[in-house]
Amino acid sequence: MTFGGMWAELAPVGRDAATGGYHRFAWTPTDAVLREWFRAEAQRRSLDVTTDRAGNLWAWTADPDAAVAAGRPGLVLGSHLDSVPDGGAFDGPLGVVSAFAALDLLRARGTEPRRPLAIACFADEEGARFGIACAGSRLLTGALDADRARSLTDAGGVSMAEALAAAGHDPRSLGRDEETLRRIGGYLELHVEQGRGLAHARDGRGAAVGVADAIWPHGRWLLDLRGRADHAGTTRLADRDDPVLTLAGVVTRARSAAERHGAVATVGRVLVHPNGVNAIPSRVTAWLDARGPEESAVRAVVADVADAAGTAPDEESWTPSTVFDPALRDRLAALLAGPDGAPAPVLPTAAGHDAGVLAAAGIPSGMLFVRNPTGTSHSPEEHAEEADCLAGVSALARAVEALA
Ligand code: HGY
Ligand code: MN
Ligand code: MN
Repeated sequence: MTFGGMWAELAPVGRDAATGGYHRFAWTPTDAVLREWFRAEAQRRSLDVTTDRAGNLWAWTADPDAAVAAGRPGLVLGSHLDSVPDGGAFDGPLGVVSAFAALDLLRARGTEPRRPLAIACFADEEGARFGIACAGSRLLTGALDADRARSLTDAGGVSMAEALAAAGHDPRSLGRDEETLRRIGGYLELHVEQGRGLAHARDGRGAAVGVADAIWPHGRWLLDLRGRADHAGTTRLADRDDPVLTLAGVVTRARSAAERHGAVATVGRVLVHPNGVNAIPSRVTAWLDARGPEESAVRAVVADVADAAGTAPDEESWTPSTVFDPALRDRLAALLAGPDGAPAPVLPTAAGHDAGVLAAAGIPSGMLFVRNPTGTSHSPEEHAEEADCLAGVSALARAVEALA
């Protein structure tokens, strides 16, 4: 199955016909279709598919444990297939499809890697349903506590444990998976760029492929703002205790603090209770996503938000700054040099990735970015040209030839 063929097969899965965006949430029937697609592609290539304790999928070219015993643990490629609400087509799937296509390229060339390769599909990378990003890789490495994960609930009150069980994955199995971790000698994730760095690279001439340098520290905080329910018409302004008014102050303060500290802050998800047009709300639940080049900048934004809210936000997840292995980074950049011999552009990102979680767990990890002419992500507008996607596939194959 060619890159284009795989892409076409995935395109309709979880797609919103009205917006063109994707709704591919963890442990849902749509997720089950995606996991079935992954297994079929793996079987088409005679790969051996295993599922780890967190529900991440691994498709191996050869016995990974024999390689561990021989002191040459395998090289893993991959990414995720889930999306944010109304997300783009490329964030995640581009990495998984490119991994299969790169393997096909290597096999067509008769290249025999010196160690097993795996293609990984990480579960629940976006955290769109249960609120914790990179849940699959964090559970794998132990960065997310299994009991906490099991008790996370979605908007309908369904726990992750219930969702896992309904999807046929035993929630009691969640936890750090030493056996799987031992098998990973290195991890390389190809991802659509979530910005316009490559579009502007090389003095504006652009580059199809780049290499990741680092991931900004970032986190998610929950704000629980209480007020007093009352009638929208009969309640005097002076008598109101309206949490949406507090929220308005929080959002504008988060923006001004982000500007002041060179960070970014977003309140993208808000629940208003009881959510009636003619009822002053009694409660607002809102989530802050804050990121910055330094942890201190992010913490300063959160402190400002706490001051504006009159209450400390509850930290739901924190991802420290990730610096990818400089030697691997530079080797990839040199390997993927442009026609003029200049190394591939090296870019930081403020987007979190499973590669960052594995790097934080001590696994040699790197990322390749594929040019996104819109620079937009987490939106139906996210895009990558087919020629750049194919350049990404050949770059990934070249990297595997050198690393495996
Ligand atoms: O939120 C992120 O940066 C990633 O897309 N999960
Ligand atoms: Mn994403
Ligand atoms: Mn992603």
